Amino acid sequence: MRYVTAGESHGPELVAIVEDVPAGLKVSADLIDYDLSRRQSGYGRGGRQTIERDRARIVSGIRFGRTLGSPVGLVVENRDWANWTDRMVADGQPPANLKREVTPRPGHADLVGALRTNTDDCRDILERASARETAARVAAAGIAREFLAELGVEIYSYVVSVGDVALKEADPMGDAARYNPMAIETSEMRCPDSATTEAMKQAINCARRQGESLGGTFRVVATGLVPGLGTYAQARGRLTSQLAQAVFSIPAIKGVEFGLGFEAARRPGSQVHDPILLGNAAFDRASNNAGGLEGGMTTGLPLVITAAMKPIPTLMTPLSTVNLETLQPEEASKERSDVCAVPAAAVVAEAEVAFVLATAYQEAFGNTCMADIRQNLAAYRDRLKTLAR
Ligand code: EPS
Repeated sequence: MRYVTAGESHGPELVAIVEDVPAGLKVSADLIDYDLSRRQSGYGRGGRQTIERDRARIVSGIRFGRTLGSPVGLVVENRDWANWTDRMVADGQPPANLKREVTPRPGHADLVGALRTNTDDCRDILERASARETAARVAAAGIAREFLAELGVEIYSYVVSVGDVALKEADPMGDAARYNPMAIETSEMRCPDSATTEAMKQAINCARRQGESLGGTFRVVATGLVPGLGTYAQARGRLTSQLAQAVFSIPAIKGVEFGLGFEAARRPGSQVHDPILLGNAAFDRASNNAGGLEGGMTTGLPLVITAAMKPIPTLMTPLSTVNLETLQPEEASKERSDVCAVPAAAVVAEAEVAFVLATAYQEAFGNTCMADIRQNLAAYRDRLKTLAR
């Protein structure tokens, strides 16, 4: 299952097309819209989110709430387009008073994108480099998520740290699969602990007062996976590499860890690897330090991915840059922006992980219709049971 998106941040709409969707999958537009609203939420967002009310309009591939096996097309409207029509229209001439963006922001795609594409207006770059595009990804991933849910897989995320404020966890890998989803969804920071949520909000208030922005870390967890998805046999087939690529595709992501991640490099082997046990007609593990991946395949334990997001590049107290027109030093451009978007990035990462996992299930159990996929998965589960007997 793959997606492609189109659309500029202040253009009329974002578009997503999802390919390789099996037939007979139940899809609810309400669930897609719920994920879109989760992506919009989070303390520290800027004025834009008071304008947008993201909703997915399904334009193809679904009939009476079920997929047809054809590409699914989705459209998310940019309500802010109404304020940008003269500057973003597809045809005609630029208005006489058009303000070009010539003071690229350090950390944004502005400068390098302008060099790459030979434009003298960084808006040509930033409109697409904007994380607004991730709304289309989340809408597209609604299909992958429903597919996984039918096969018993759930994906959620939570924020671990913002700036130097961090959730205290006694056993991060164990805790990851134990948090109460309601505590996460009702936190303005997607953080399961209310005191840490408040401290994160204070850090964001402080950053806002100083014209600063903040990054942070978050985890994505997937439960209900069967062991053996992915492969050890080819480099690109390793689920670890596919998941890393998918999470790194999200703007501003600077690090991805699986399980203990970098901490594993500091410990001796006996304190890293997860002893194998025989549970109730199934192989089990005494711990989940591997974060649900061994040899590029799922172990069947919760998949636990931690990602680090850098601070938003738009600063109200700007860094220095060079004006592309005058070639003189100047302050980088400042425009309405978010102070912190770590909770939103966590929801986007859920979407990216969903596509990788959905594709892995399709590779293992088929891709034509849900009835066949369910049957193949059940046969696989039965075979695993006989192995553990
Ligand atoms: C973004 C800048 C801000 C963010 C935007 C990403 O938009 P604007 O310039 O319109 O205020 O709000 O993210 C979204 C619009 C969104 O829906 O996530 C940027 O420069 O990357």
